[in-house]
Amino acid sequence: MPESRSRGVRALPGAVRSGRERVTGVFQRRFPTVAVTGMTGVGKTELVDHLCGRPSKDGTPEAGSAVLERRVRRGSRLQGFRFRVVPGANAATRLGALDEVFYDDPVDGVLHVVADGLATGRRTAGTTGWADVDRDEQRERELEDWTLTAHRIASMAVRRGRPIWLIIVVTKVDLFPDAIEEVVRSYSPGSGTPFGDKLDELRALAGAANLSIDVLPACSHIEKGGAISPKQRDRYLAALEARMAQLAGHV
Ligand SMILES: Nc1nc2c(ncn2[C@@H]2O[C@H](COP(=O)(O)OP(=O)(O)O)[C@@H](O)[C@H]2O)c(=O)[nH]1
Ligand SMILES: [Mg+2]
Repeated sequence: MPESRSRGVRALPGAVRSGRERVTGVFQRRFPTVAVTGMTGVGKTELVDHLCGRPSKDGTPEAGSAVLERRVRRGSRLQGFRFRVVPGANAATRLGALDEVFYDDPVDGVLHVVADGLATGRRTAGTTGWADVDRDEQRERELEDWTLTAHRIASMAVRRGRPIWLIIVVTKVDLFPDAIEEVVRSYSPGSGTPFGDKLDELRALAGAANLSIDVLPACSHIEKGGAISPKQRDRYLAALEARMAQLAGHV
């Protein structure tokens, strides 16, 4: 740097200079890459659209990969974050995509999205209740999907030289507004549910120091006349973003 410029910088008032250093620090830091997993229809795409601050242009994957790359829009809280969404539909592509984000090019954190059996949940036309059999079936599928993903997270955490973080995102809470706490608890470590047991296993395998686990409610879509207001939805998303920023050290 030319002498005159470096002197110019030194001559800046302290507050400005430290602001400048802060900015430089942000640029030097490595921005996190986050895997987004969970079975089809659970709400991954819609969630990531919100976190990125823009809708996907029906995101086409990179050549030779099923993983959808999404980046956060400038100026948003998670600026610089990169999301890698693992598609859930096709079993074969899904396995390859899981390998890609957990082995080939490991991520810094994971959002595993669940919806308590409401992956494709819709109120059946002409009825007021849920098709309970379908919901239970979908809970089973969610659990199978989680088992598969949890194994990969465990081995990544073990191989990785630095800690990784996992957030279980319990989404579509607008569809069970009176049971949010209870459902969130059922997806938590130590809950004694099948999902919770797998989470405990995962933590034991990975080692608590290698893996942090959070469970947060979310909602990224508002159905007309639904139980969650847009303001409440935004609060859920803001809390999720704040936690992610904290886990990634971007506070
Ligand atoms: N009620 C409700 N529906 C949601 C929510 N998030 C996503 N959906 C809907 O669930 C369906 C599947 O969402 P999508 O993001 O495509 O799921 P993906 O297959 O995991 O990417 C879509 O019809 C979404 O509009 C939510 O928070 N609440
Ligand atoms: Mg999708």
